[in-house]
Amino acid sequence: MASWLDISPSSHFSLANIPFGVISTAADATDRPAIAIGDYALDLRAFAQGGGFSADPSIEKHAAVFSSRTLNDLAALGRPFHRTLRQYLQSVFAADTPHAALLKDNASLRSTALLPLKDVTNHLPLAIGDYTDFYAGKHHAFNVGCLFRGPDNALQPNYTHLPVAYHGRASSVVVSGTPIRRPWGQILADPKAEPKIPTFTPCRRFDIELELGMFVCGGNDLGSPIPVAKADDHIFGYVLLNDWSARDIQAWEYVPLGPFTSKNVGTSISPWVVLADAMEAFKTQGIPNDSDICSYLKEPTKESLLDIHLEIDLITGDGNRTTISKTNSKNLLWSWPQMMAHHTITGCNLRTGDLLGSGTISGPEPGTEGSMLEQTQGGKVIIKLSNGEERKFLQDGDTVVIRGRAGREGALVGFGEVSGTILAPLDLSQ
Ligand SMILES: *[C@@H]1O[C@H](CO)[C@@H](O)[C@H](O)[C@H]1NC(C)=O
Ligand SMILES: *[C@@H]1O[C@H](CO)[C@@H](O)[C@H](O)[C@H]1NC(C)=O
Ligand SMILES: *[C@@H]1O[C@H](CO)[C@@H](O)[C@H](O)[C@H]1NC(C)=O
Ligand SMILES: CC(=O)N[C@H]1CO[C@H](CO)[C@@H](O)[C@@H]1O
Repeated sequence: MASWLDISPSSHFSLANIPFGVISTAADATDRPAIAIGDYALDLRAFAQGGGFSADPSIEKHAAVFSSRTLNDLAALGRPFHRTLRQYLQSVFAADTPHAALLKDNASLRSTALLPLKDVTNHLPLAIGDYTDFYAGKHHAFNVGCLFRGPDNALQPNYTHLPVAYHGRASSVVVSGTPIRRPWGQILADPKAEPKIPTFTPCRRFDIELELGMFVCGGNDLGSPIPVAKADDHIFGYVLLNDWSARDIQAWEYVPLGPFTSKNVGTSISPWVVLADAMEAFKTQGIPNDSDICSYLKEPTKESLLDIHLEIDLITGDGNRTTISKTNSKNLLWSWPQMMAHHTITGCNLRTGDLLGSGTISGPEPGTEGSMLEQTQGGKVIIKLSNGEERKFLQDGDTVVIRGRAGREGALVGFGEVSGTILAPLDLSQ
């Protein structure tokens, strides 16, 4: 697909993508929807007000959603609408566009609606009502299980029968670029010492979790589960997600009710939501599941995972960058439809704007881990950085950047990146 707009072949935001986000600018501080295309954002409010959707009445009649502060209203219109909208915007930017008068040949609208990405500020794309974090990365679950229980008992008997998850915290989900402050908490300085008395201290094992996030569109009524075969209709799109984790705090607090303050410190997501439709071409098989799973989790297709190349960079305070991991989002045992079918099997209602996390994505080989806990084998092995520094866990001033892309040069369906810099802890010692 060629465009009249100059789009670099290495751009994550090719014509094959058309991801949606929320922006503001120095000239106009009001949050508003946009798409990313090449090195530009198309301000959808300005585009709609300039008559950009006049060639399709089925979109034009919903133009009010392009003046919302979030993408929730747009997401709530459902997947058939998202499909029409994406195809329309692709046709507006196509080299042989039938709508040249709308944007390509309208210098005045181009100057107000087509904004260099470097000049826009991104915001959280949706207002997030609820956030649920799954644990579908089988290699991650196995690696972490080995550290705590040894390889023979690494996976719990329930692991291959249900997508394990906990209800997370929506209020501390932040957009890429937001700094993350090292938390304080209770830790057992020496886990082997008796009696077990915790110390109150800044986290010493602050870590990342490379995940994919999924935004729900069009929820279900309380009491009406979403069938696994219909769950795809409830996927608005995907983002990269870094679920920051305080490992030492988690170890002391998480039995029996699961992680709490070790995880509520913050969750970072990439700003551009890649629509479910843009990912249709990249569906593939995940990790085979040898267990005979319950009928409500059985899918009509095995090609239900996503083939997205993922990378983690660690940038030290002096600006030196090291890629510490490369993996792929097909390293999951459970698909999004299975996660949604399980989440709602009790009748629990998902709502437009809810965020689901996949769980940490790790491959089976060294160098494909989605967390430092795994890569350092619980802090025993050192990660060497390209400037000679060493890490077991994150230091203050470190920046973590996660990138993700599907497809090939010239037609990349990319996620851009999610980044966050670790700030020194507050002084809570008094
Ligand atoms: C060009 O865009 C402006 C808004 O910037 C709009 O008022 C005008 O009608 C457009 N021209 C055409 C030919 O569509
Ligand atoms: C999974 O099974 C293990 C062992 O039987 C049990 O300890 C654990 O609580 C179960 N976990 C969940 C999430 O049900
Ligand atoms: C990192 O530091 C090393 C050693 O000083 C240098 O060779 C390398 O080019 C640096 N890389 C980056 C990306 O800054
Ligand atoms: C035997 C069996 O039911 N295996 C299932 C395991 O889970 C995958 C999806 O993750 C299903 O496709 C298999 O049918």
